[in-house]
Amino acid sequence: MSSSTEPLPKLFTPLTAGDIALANRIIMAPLTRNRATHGSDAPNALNVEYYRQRATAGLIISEGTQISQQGQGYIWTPGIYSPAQIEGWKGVTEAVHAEGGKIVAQIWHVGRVSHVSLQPDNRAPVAPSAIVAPTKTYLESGFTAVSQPRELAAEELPGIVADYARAAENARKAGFDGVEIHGANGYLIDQFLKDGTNQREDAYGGSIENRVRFPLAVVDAVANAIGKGRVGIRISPVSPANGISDTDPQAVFGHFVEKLGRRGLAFLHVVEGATGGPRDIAPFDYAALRRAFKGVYIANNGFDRESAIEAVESGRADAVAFGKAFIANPDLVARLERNAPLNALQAETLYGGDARGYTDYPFLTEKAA
Ligand code: 8OZ
Repeated sequence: MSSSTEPLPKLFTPLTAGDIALANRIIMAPLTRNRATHGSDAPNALNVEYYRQRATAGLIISEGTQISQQGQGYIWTPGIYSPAQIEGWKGVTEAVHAEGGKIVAQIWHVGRVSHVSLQPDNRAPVAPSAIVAPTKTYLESGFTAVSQPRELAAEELPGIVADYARAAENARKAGFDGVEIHGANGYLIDQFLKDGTNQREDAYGGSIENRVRFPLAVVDAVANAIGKGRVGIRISPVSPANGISDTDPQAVFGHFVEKLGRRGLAFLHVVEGATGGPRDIAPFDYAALRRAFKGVYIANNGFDRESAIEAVESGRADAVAFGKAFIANPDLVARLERNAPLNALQAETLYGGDARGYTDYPFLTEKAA
């Protein structure tokens, strides 16, 4: 903790996000690790231990968890649609709650970022438009080009909206405090929002009003299912993740976030800049989103201790999410409080594998001992 002569930076103080009370404003970002049980995609004892270790975060946002088999884009990512998956997640949420932490499930449909080998009956992945993503997925055999998607029929969309709502209900059954809708990084919701991937000529494409129609239907169905105070959403307005682009992100996200603001959600989580890359990849006025949303604003991407303290102190953000730092430092909150050194990230163990590079990063006390 800070010495008694200095005031405690606001970053380390409690925050209420909708119906969820957080002990501090340091958020664990959603992080894909590909370590669910092979075959069932259910969380297991190793995953329980990983999340338990990180429970001092003000809020843990789970790794992306697919709402259906169609929504899966990578091997061994966890799901939240089968009884075994719900049961597996129960172990995770109980462990986090026993440590005094809070955790929401990131609910995820990848859209076009998938491979036929992961899809029901080896069918094509689905997308707003049949445009292949210039990106790779991760399969048992390693990194592989994604498959050509097919265009979704408008008649299929209510079924996908229902899958999101059911996933949110399942998350609550599994003991999660709420959900974060994955609207970022070039996956299905982002594909509808941005004109590089949405070239539809029906009510779900073309104008900005049309492109937000499916994303808002998802938000409304999820909020209706579990209550708006337990629903957040993550967006990445200018990130080129998974080969996505838009000709006027400020206009699209200004409009979308204004609509979200009227819905009284628990939080808005914004990847500022390129996901995991430069923050200044494109000019963008994030303060305009914050004003439009009005509720809790979680900033993410490339923060360190100093910039996170500054962001919350200045009021630019209510909380800051850390990704890589939380992978390598289970006790990140204690380290930031004490201004202690951080463990380095091992990039080779990010996706798939066992406890190595997952649950064996040392805590401060172990290092000192
Ligand atoms: C890295 C590897 C696979 C998926 C995202 C869910 O970017 C992901 C992801 C990240 O949001």
